[in-house]
Amino acid sequence: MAKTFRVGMIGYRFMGKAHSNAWRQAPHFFPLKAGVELHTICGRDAAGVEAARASLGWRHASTDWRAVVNSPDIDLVDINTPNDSHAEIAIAAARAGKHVLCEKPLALNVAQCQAMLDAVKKAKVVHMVCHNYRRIPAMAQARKMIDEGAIGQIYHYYVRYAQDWIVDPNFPLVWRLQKGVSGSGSHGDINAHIIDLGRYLVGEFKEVCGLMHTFIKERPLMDQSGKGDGLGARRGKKMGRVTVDDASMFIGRFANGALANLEATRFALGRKNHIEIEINGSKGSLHFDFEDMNRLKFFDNSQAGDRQGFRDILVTQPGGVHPYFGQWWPPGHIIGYEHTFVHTVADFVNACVKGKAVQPTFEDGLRNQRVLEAAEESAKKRQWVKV
Ligand code: SOE
Repeated sequence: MAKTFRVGMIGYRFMGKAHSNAWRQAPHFFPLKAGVELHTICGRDAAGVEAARASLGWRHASTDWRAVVNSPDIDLVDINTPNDSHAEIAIAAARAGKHVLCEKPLALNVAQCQAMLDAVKKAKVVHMVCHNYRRIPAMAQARKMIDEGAIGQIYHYYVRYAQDWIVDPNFPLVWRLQKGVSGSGSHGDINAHIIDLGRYLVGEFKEVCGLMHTFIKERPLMDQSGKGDGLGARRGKKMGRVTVDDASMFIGRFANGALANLEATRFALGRKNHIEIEINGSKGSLHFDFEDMNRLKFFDNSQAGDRQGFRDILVTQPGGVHPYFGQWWPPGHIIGYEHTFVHTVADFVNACVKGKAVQPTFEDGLRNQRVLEAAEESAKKRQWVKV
């Protein structure tokens, strides 16, 4: 009989919800080579984690992550906590022989990422960072087209990841705005995603030149009543210092000679979760907008001059035509944000069955962090930095 992986999930708020949905859906839609059991969900607040257990479909709730990762009843650990606890939990899970899936950014800094990578390698467990946007069918399709040479040699990787959830100066000082907990602001939270896509679609970054800025330097501390959390947090009365960037931009060069232009901001009013990517090559271009995520635009320079223009590839063709889509609906019946996590979890489970690597691994997380740190150092020194 096929094995069943018993999942222990640490953290239960926004990402915990997205991952719970993925663990529930993956076995129903994907040909998994093992079963999945939503065994234990874990968090610090007993009442909160119990409510999450009941609504998200887990068997047990716990407030003790150490007990969860060391439990003989758990095979696989999924980390969705704030960034400052990723390293400690992942290293403990690896030492206990558990496969580890960890939210991005992998950790607070390069040293932590390296220690995590060393631990999972030593334990010979499967490890993956949840850069879910790689598993948008349109992104996997873009990668396939680039590999097949559809746009030729790449000249430009141009990306803007823009949100607006902290434009209000009264939005409270949540953990994502505290360097000690998050590592950085828009930089590690959302630049990390587009760095990952750059590494996936174009190649390794070679050198960068960055600019980081904090528009609102002080914010109200969070209301401690327990009502409202994360992106929907409520303000308290006292003020505190913002210790991370609100916006972070960098230009750079890839090792293959392509040029990079990345912008991450939480100060773009009207932009909720806008990820716009354009890749220009010697034979054509690709364009993607996350808010229209089932579509990939392709400019093919070999077309006759009078027919030229960007055309739309609706990445919803089943039957193995478009990556991942075959497991869902008939053509044109679009999918969304949550599906990217289902795809991630499905690939992770199948890799765990074989004991094989699945990208992005912790090694990818470490390489990503090197780019983040190089851009941060560059912004601080006001000069180019090698990755
Ligand atoms: C907040 O900026 C956030 O939830 C990120 O942390 C996620 O990684 C991204 O997918 C959506 O925005």
